Amino acid sequence: MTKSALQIARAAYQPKLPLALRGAVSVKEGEATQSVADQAEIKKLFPNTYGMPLIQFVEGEQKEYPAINVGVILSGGQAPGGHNVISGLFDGIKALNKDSRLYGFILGPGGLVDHKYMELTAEIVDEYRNTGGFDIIGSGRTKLEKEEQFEKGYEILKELDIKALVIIGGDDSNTNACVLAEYYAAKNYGVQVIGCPKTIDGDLKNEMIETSFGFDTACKVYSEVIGNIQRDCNSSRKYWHFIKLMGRSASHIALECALQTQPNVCIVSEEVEAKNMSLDEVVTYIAQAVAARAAQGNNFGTVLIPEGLVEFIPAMKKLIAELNDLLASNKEFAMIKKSAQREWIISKLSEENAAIYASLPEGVARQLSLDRDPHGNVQVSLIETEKLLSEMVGKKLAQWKEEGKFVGKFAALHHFFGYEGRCAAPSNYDADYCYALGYTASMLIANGKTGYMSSVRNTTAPAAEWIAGGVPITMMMNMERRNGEMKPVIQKALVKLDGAPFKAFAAQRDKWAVETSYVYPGPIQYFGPTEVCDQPTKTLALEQGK
Ligand code: FBP
Repeated sequence: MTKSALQIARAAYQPKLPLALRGAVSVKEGEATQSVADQAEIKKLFPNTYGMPLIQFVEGEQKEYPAINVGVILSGGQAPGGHNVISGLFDGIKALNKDSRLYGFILGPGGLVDHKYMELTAEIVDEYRNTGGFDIIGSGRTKLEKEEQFEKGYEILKELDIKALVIIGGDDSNTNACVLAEYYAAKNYGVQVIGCPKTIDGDLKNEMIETSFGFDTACKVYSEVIGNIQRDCNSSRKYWHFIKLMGRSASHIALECALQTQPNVCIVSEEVEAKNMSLDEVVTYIAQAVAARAAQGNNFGTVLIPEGLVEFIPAMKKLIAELNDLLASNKEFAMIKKSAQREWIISKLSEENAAIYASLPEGVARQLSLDRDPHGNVQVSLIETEKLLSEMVGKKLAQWKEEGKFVGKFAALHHFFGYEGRCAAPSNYDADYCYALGYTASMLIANGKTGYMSSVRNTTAPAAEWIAGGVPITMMMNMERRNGEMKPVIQKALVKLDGAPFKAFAAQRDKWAVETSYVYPGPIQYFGPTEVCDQPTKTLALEQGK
């Protein structure tokens, strides 16, 4: 296989470990824990894994460990650094006993259920060190939540003599890891289950999990490209760029990119929801920035839009819910000529929703009525929010022009950044963080733990000072309504409007809107001075008061 010069040089990079993990390790147990809410219900649902203590690894005495077979699964969307979690895990179990073995389940949790696996040998693992992607074993979105899946999984674990399973995933996959840990503990199957916090979205974090891996690299990649666009835009001075950024629900990615690049406008979904803003208010807010810049002769700018915005606009949420019901229960709709569908929908919707639907550009209205998932719901992620907003801003500006309130020109270009960053070569931060998460998982396994998530903290300090340990997954749980039923789940971390990152953004955004204060972060640097190569995200630095 042909390799790039960077790939070759990067293969030799040795990720840094916290000092405590560099030699023999012992366990320091903390206080017993409680779930973040709904303690009585969660305790009842997880009698074997509830209330366990926090764990920290400290330097210890050399010990003999038996060889162990471990399984690993990559679950959900790709995030830079997954291969380093696997190499950290591999090196960790081999350091405990050189006869330990690692098996990877193919294409996500489905591989466990369908018994598709491969042994990850040193030769294979070495090929993937410090590389992006999940292609070593692939990933998938099968949800591990049914007893028959747990039992099917156990069959292959037993066959391969696997005593511990590491699930690398987001909030839902780690919730499922916890349910699986509880199930295997209750059945006395002798299989430990450990989770690792992954997702570029950055929404799996709490007091003990500083960040999910991949967020750092993905945001740096998007910020590089946004910076490049801003420089282009400041050079030609004729376009407004509407840039949608991945992140299914939370706006962490958009906010981090805004902190890194200082665009003219960045919409934060959580704020839109908290202020109960209508679509028209969001559009007006952007149009005002365009008009203010035009008044100074600047007919260019950048607007960052989080992927999940539409679902956070209360009025749009109501419209989508009514559309889902209307179109699911109505056979007549399919018989109507395409050209008449829009009018038909308007005639059937409630007055309030009909008005919103009628105000939507043709293309978006069609997306809302046609593209549905297998459950009959609108696929919100397919809505081209960047086009929706720019079209509506254009309309508003045309109206303002007639009224003499807008004097400039408005030409928009559109972008969606997501896949460009999910498999990038991990930054030094993610390369080190992921390797440490994997290594920590091996230590949790060696110490007989189950139902824990691997945790590495204090990551804005040099790696030697990082704190490695484990957090009982039940500690992060609360009860939430999912598909009509109350379920124990890990709380999703949305952007906090009283948190330091949002406050830092809010304090500067009015200036960024009118002035041209762009920052051009440039590409991720893997070799060079530490202040260029090893910076954490601004989100993390601000959250930790740095
Ligand atoms: P995870 O939460 O599984 O890490 O996925 C994150 C993500 O990249 C979201 O930002 C995005 O909405 C989604 O995956 C897209 O996934 P897919 O490519 O499977 O449609």
